[in-house]
Amino acid sequence: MPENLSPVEKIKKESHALRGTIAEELLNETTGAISEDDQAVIKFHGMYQQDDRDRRDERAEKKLERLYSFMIRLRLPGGFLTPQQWIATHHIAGENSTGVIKITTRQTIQLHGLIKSKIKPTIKAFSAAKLDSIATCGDINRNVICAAHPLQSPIHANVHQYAKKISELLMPKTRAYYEIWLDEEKIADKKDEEDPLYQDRYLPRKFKIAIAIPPNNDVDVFANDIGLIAIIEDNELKGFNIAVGGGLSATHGNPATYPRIATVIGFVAGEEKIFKTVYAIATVQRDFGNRSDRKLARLKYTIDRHGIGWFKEEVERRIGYMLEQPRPYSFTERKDYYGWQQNHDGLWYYTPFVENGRLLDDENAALKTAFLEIAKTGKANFRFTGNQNVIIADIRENDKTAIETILKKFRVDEHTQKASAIRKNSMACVALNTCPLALAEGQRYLPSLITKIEALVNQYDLTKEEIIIRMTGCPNGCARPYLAEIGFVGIAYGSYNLHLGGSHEGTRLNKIYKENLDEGAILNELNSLFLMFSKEKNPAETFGDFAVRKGLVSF
Ligand code: SRM
Ligand code: SF4
Repeated sequence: MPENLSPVEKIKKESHALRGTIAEELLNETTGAISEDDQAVIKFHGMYQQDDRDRRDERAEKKLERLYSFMIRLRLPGGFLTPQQWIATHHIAGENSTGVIKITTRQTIQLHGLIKSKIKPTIKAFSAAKLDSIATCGDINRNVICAAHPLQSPIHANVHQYAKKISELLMPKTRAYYEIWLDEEKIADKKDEEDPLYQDRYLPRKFKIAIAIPPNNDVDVFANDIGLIAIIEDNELKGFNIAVGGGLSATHGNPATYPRIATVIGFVAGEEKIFKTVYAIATVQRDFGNRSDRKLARLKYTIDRHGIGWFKEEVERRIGYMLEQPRPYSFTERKDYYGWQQNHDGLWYYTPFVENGRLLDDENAALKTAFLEIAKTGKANFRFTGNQNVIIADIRENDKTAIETILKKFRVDEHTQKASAIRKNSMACVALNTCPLALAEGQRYLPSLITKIEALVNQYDLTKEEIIIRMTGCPNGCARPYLAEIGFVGIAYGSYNLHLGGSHEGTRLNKIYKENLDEGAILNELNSLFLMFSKEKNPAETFGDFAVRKGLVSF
């Protein structure tokens, strides 16, 4: 192995098809942690080792090791749970984790705070509910996300199938997950788990795929390594435009890193060709991605290093045909449809507001209890969105009143109606206290900042404006702040860079407007900006477009 490969490359290669020494580490009761190498391997099984950062000092003073626990992330292509799976998840969360069900920005859920001895029971319980966490983290294809709302098209279900099938196409072949967590017998013939796609080195870095159905870009399709844009003509799915090389992370002080939106390289029709193209793109990244510097390993850098023309040709060479010219499409929105909606089949959908995806019972509403009660009726499915929400879905006309009664009883309806437009369009990443990379607060802080921003919005009569605000506790971009109209990116505790100028539809990245702002400075800036916006905006002009027209940030 060449010397300059990153240490993670060696760990993957020597992991015995992602087994590492996890099984042995689980038995080690002297520590709540696992070895460093296994921390890299366990990611491929959908888990991260974390510790409670709020308690680091207190533990250090007492000379105790950090308070270690694990976060687990489910694989839910297209973000779908049956009522039975919801009930199971509710109980697993309560028994094994902090109890909070966290809906992520990629249409799935995470549970935090699992102590080492609880991991196996958790995975077994999920497995009994036909759920798993395989490949939701690590250098591999992650949860494939898909436009959430069945209202978007009468052929939504058809498009959704692609998310499921692509997820299966790009699954690793190793049986390690089943052996370690589900006590499957050790595989005798290594040939059975030969993996032509991932081999023994997997991808150089994480790999993400999203499917959008225009005109709604609710999945932020351009933030993905592969973005598939459904082309629907005459009520028929004709195929997909293929966009490549999206990715949002940047590292403070490292100019070689940058957010990039995906480039549309062509159109593909027909299931077989679509899968072949997606697979080939993953193999080009496998073979040409940077395996020395993980900061420069995502597909966006591979493409920019070699050129988009080269990349397209290399993909075409591998698939054996030319991609067609991209077909016309138009994104006009990027949102969840809150409240009740009915689809073309007469089925009903209710989207409650779940602030930053944190599902729990609090003084505003008993969301978690309400959803359990709804699941117990067996009359609704659960569909997650890429905006950290869940849709209570597929409800028949006759069952609507029963669901409505539960939503009212637990104040979910009131909570959703009361939330302002600006709050409903806001999103923050997890950040503290679990994320080891957080430099500043995310989901624990944004709600209170939004309350202060609401006061400004009211003052300038902008309450109907659906300005997209997003915050992250570091520049990795987990709540996609670089695609927000107002983005806050944490740089130190209590301090954020303010980004402006992202388009409302998620087709244009924003730029840094001011750096290193504390809360007072943020509110001062927004006060001036909202005053200007209220006086000088054109009719129907969005805040992001206004910021660009006024030259607040330059491109
Ligand atoms: Fe993320 C790492 C949380 C979506 C870019 N992300 C992390 C970790 C696992 C921290 C770590 O490596 O130890 C965070 C765990 C926090 C915690 O305690 O739960 C974390 N990311 C999240 C979630 C839960 C944010 C949320 O509040 O919803 C999202 C889970 C999505 C999922 O279900 O799979 C999440 N992360 C994203 C997105 C948005 C997206 O994919 O649409 C991005 C930006 C898009 C992209 O990938 O370019 C994103 N996360 C990152 C990065 C930077 C990757 C890079 O290219 O450098 C890291 C750090 C890393 O990988 O080294 C990261
Ligand atoms: Fe953690 Fe940074 Fe991602 Fe927020 S953006 S969850 S702080 S890695």
